[in-house]
Amino acid sequence: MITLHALKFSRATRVLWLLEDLGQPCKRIDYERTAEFRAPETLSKVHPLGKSPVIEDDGMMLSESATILRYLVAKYSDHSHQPTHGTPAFWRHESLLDYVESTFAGVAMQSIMPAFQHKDVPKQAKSALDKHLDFITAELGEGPLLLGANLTLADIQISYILALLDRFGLLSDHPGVAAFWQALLFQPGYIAATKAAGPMAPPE
Ligand SMILES: N[C@@H](CCC(=O)N[C@@H](CS)C(=O)NCC(=O)O)C(=O)O
Repeated sequence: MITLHALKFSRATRVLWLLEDLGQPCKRIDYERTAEFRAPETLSKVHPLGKSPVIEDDGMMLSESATILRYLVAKYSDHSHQPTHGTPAFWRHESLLDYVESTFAGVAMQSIMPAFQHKDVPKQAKSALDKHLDFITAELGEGPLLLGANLTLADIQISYILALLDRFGLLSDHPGVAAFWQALLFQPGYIAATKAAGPMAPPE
């Protein structure tokens, strides 16, 4: 069985969500946040970077949530969370899946961090964020999810960042993305994962 090292209020929910969708149980090891909202030292003993999520499977240790999501669909031969391999839709999905951590997360965090610290969000950070939220709105098209009605890995991947943006009121100028976030809240895997491990965003 897969072991999931799950930091509270973290990207680990993405992995739990997919495992719920796939009907695969896991051994979840929870890590509480420190007073500074960082990962505890014990997580550094699991993986040198001390970040979550990390999974262990058959002696293999894997980090990076996008890689873990890809690993799980390959391991369990799941075809429901990705478009058909090799099609333009498949590559668009790959691009969106990588976009979340490679490009979007860093920009979003520049607005989320000051909001979390009860500081004003710098104008430059907010306008960079707005540009990305406009991009996501355009990608959504008719929605309700990134690739239409079928939930994909890219939706699961982006959920964590949207949870934080919503928590700090940063989606209010972007009704299309806010509606997308609302649609994610009704996904059975999201409901099961957050019921089991708690919310992705920290409480007020
Ligand atoms: N790109 C990585 C990011 C991992 C990451 O930064 N995780 C956060 C939790 S959401 C973490 O472990 N933070 C704790 C810390 O840095 O102290 C992924 O997608 O898995």
